[in-house]
Amino acid sequence: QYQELKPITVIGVPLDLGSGRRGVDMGPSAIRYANLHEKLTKIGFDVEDIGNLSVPTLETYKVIDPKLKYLDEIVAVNEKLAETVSETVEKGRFPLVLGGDHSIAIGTIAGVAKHHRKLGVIWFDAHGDLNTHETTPSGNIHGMSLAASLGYGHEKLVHCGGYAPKVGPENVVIIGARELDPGERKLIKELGIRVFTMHDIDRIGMARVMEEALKVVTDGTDGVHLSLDLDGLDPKDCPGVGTPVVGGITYRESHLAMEMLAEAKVLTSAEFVEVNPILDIGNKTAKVAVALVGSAFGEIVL
Ligand code: B3U
Ligand code: MN
Ligand code: MN
Repeated sequence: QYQELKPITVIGVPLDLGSGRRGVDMGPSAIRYANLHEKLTKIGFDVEDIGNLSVPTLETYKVIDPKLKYLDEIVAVNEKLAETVSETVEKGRFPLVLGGDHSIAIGTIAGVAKHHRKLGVIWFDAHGDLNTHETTPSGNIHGMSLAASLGYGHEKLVHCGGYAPKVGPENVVIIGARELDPGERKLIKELGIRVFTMHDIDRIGMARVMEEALKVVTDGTDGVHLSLDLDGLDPKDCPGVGTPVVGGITYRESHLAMEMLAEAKVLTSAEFVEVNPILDIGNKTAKVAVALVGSAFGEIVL
């Protein structure tokens, strides 16, 4: 019944410069190896895979600013990604981006948001990714990508794609948060961003969380982007992530979230990030990513 959804273009971004640990550069391969293409084809989609963007190798570069590690290299990749995603949308296709670390959301969202009057964003993550170079505890840019998309942080990140901001705080929702830094909490309060922490999921259940989240991202918007960090799930289900945080969203809860998203028929772009095969057990995390893609694109049991 989701045939009316657009044909899909898969774009791999094997970038690991934005995270503190190596290995997420192999994420796109791991997700493809877990049969992403077959999954989407079986559901009935027209799928094209345009391969990976070329990204710089960490060993080739030096950290210049420890509060913004590999800034220029990350900006260059994101500018290229923004162009690629934008061209995909122009062709009438659905961009499905495979990470790579979560700094690539800056480019994906930059490529998508200019085609929308107002874009809703679902940020599925253990973290807020709402740091700036002034608040970051690590200097890792994957912890700054949502802030940058909202217009906060270093101007090179904020102005990716040549415009800013990409999204308004009233249409952003974070689901699964359980590790927020002081600067992130401050920004959440200042901007009034809706955050469904693990506390909220435990208390009211994923079904109600998704009902509320869908209201936020569809309120006055003409598109919804899903930015799914696999570390939003519990490390028992997704051990292959760079920064696992205990007490996460279960496999079932995350499927329900994706199924409700598919039912709502609002999704216009998506990315699945932070799969780290080096830390994984038997490609488990990539397999979960593909299963979640299936649910997000309308796969149902009966
Ligand atoms: N908030 C911390 C840790 C972190 C953010 N995103 C991930 N880890 N994956 C930071 O470094 O900004
Ligand atoms: Mn993240
Ligand atoms: Mn995270």
